[in-house]
Amino acid sequence: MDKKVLVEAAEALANASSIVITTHIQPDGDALGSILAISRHLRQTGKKVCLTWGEEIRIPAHYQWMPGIDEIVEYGTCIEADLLLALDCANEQRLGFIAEKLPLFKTVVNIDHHIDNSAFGTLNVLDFEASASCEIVYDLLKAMGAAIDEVSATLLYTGIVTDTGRFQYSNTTAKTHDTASELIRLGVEPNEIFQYLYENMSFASLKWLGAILERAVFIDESGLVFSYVCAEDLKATGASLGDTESFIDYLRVAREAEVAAILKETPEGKLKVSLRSKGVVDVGSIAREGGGGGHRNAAGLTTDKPLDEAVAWISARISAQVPS
Ligand SMILES: [Mn+2]
Repeated sequence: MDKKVLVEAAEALANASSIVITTHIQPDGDALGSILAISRHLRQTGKKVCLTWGEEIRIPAHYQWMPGIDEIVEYGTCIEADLLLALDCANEQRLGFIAEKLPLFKTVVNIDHHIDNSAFGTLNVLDFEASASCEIVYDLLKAMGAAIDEVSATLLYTGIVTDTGRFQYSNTTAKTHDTASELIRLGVEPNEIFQYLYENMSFASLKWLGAILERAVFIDESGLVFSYVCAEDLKATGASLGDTESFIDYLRVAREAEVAAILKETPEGKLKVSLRSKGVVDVGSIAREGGGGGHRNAAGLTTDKPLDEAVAWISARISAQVPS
């Protein structure tokens, strides 16, 4: 990444007095970690800051422990600001309704690591080598001369851990580990964070995971292992779709799996598809073809197709990529 653009972003933030900070809808650990860490520093330097995103604000249960999470508010309650800072957001669709608000801001700073980022900002800080937006925010905070305390370090570490699948996906680099190592030196307790993130499932959800694994299917031709979550499941367990976020990781442990998929029926009757690849297949390009987005190893899309058609569509696209 061009260091000059990082300095320009630092200057733009330093010159703004009020800032709206946002991220993609249905935020994950990296989205939340990056907005919370940067807002902490901006508040400490006297900026008026509003943290929000472009849909009704709901915080997934396993992220509710994150420091500062209570400061996230509905967009409607935000102050007028001259700068919009978008983090971890690949394009305007992922901004939700905030996409319509872009013309209200003199400056839009777009900080992201998604390879398909549409450069929707007036200033775009894009680092496709970064494993997580939190890795870029770490560089930005240093460029701003910020003192990164234990709390900010914890937030940044959370984003890196979640976006790399605990330092497992192929986006994990030596720099990722260097940054993580620095963050531990700054006071992060990895054991504590891992427990919050990965040993935090309710017993009811654990039983539900059992049911999802029971209905998993392996398609030999493409190496796809998939399962699905129906609307009735949600009613029966009283859980939310967010609880299923980690289920896909249990499907990809199968040795036979090249790609894992979970298809979840949404309240609107669509299918929300999550895809994970072990590396040979680029699921990001499959997701984009289906109107979604993501990375080579982790991507998603939403479709109107019924379950069997959606699975056949995905399976055919995986087969097309796998050399036979
Ligand atoms: Mn990310």
